[in-house]
Amino acid sequence: MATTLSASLLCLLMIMLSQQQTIHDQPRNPNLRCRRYMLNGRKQPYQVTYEPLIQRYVLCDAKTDYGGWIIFQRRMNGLEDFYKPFDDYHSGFGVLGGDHWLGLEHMHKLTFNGNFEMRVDVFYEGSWHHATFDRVWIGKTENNYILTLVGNYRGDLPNDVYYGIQYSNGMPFTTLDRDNDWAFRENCAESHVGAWWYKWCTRANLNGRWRQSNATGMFWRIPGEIKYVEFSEMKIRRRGP
Ligand SMILES: [Ca+2]
Repeated sequence: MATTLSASLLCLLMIMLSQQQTIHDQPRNPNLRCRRYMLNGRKQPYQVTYEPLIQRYVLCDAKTDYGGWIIFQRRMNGLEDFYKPFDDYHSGFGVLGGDHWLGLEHMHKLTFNGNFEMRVDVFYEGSWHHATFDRVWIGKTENNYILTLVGNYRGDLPNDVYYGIQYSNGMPFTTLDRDNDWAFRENCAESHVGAWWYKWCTRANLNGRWRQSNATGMFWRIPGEIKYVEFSEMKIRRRGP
């Protein structure tokens, strides 16, 4: 009797566990392949992989902080022009091996399909710096892809509402042909020659002009200083299973 009972309990437990596995895997879409490169000891820091969820190839950072990052913005050689209209920022542009922008619609689809953290890596004045935010959402196209950053922060770039991308938290996306910023009689995308979640206008301009040390360049503001960035990568990674 006791044996039968414990055997059926074990059976029930196994069924529950297997169901839990299924429940776990489905909403958290198992299709995100970039995460498979985590902790794999890959020799190649970058991997190109197909993401069925957004039906396209993405560049995966398989090395930084154990890897698993889908890169959505990359400036490495200045070969791609980032002063583009809304449609381009919506769908994405550039080449995966070089400078590119994944596209706001893809970023929306990904971040609304799970719990994603966001990391920004920049290089200036001979050293690397980064900012990691616990959770990011990119809103719907109807609301012009509002940026939402929540939760804890890690990194060596100062994180405050006055600096970097935190300043843009809660703002819709502005491009040269779609002014969603708060600056009156000015389109911040035009004045900063970029496209961003501008407010009055910005404290970071990573889609600005390549290697320009002025308001139109790629910059990241820190207390008392503006750092002109020579390389940038913005990336997202699914948290949890
Ligand atoms: Ca404006």
